[in-house]
Amino acid sequence: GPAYPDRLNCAEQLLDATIAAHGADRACLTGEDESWTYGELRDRVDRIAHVLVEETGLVPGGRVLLRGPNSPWTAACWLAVLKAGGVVVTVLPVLRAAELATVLRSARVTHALCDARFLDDLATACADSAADLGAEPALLAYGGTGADDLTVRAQQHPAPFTAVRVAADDACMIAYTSGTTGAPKGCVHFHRDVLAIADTYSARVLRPTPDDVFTGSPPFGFTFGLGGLLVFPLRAGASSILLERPRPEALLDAVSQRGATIVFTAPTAYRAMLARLDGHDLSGLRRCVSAGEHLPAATWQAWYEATGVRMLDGIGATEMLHIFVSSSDEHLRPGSTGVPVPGFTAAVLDDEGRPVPDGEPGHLAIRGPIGCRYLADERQTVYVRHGWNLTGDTYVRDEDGYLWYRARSDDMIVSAGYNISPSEVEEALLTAPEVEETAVVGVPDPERGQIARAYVVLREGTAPGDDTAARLKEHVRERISPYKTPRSIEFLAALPRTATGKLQRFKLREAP
Ligand code: 3SK
Repeated sequence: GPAYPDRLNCAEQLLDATIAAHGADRACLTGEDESWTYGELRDRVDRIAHVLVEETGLVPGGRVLLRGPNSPWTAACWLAVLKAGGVVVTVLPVLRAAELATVLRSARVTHALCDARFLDDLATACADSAADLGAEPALLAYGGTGADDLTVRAQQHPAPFTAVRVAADDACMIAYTSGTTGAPKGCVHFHRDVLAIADTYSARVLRPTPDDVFTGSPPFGFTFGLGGLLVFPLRAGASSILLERPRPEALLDAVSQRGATIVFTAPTAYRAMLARLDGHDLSGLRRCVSAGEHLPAATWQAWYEATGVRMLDGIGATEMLHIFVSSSDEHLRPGSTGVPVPGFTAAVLDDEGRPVPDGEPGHLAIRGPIGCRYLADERQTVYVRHGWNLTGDTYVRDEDGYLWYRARSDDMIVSAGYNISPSEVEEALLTAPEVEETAVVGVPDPERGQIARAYVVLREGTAPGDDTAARLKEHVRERISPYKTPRSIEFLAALPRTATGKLQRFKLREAP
């Protein structure tokens, strides 16, 4: 992995070092109604850092919750906290008061910065957690019209602000997992970790140039978005279009009307864009990154045929900050997640931690410059074992070293002693023209232990019913071993997902 000096502030590296290399006048962040150069961003960051330190008493190591949509001001707050030596606790804007209070307590938050439009729930959460925290967190609103709005207060302070010289392995952020399997866990990351994701995945796989324009859907509160829409563009001297409502049409417009060249989003959004491509000129599009969920070969192929872009699939985790296995220009096989990102090592292990032979399924294990550090959570020893980070995914490595996703380890279906990989059945279903989305889960069965049940979202124009179900079963049976054919098929209008877009299989498993 990359080497860094002992003392370093990653916000200073992302801003001041980039400005030293590329100049202050280049385009940096574009929001809904404003566009800032690098110099303008630094100016705002430095003034906000002055407010935090001089007016509200933020000290190095102090935890600052940040709540807002992807916008230039939210980005400025994120950088200001880090530049002042604080630890930024990012959350998804959709969290409600009770969820926010849990985060405030677990991260021992002293300050909270919030887009003025999202204040209500956070004000309630701050008041509710005051007793446990010993004091109510200082709550500052930004982007509103109040006289004490952070943006107004910032104007009363001079730039520059000298970055607090923290250690490279001082914490700079706590990111929360989306909780697809249990209570969300706080993941602590260091200043050097933030640079390491840019200097491994971005520099070695994505390879952006200063002329690239990033865009995408994941919020900064999900590290997929923080890396792809803020850290990677800044480290490269490139620019980023930040979308507050990143619907498929907005992503397509960002490319066809606003010059975006790199898109970060999840497979579901690529499929939704495919259905709406008409009238959009995507010839400026250079790179498409898919993560957050497995990318089926059928989606990769359809996107390639429609746009000519060879999508890069990757798997990342909040625990590991960003993507650690990915396809690249040199290592791309549709349907495979690819190979370890340079700087990372991967293994496929059995339950006892021994490597399984190539071609057999096992637990994906990762080592590299970044690792999991839960904030006071006993699940640390489940994630990190024998020096490996165990991501909870079942993979097969082929003889050429490519990694093929099978399932979240908890989601593998065992039916009458046979292993059925949900993703393999989903891939087969997705090749049927009438299928828009699908999820296959194991449901209890008295005879077989479990049987595979498919939930299917149909494209417009196909009616649900027994005939369609029978046709889809036949479609699967013709493509993969018959024992993998789902025993039952249910139709839904949409699949249940978390706020970060991850499928909630447990909800489907628990459905009657
Ligand atoms: O959780 C994920 O799937 C993910 C993917 C890419 C980068 C970061 C994350 C957290």
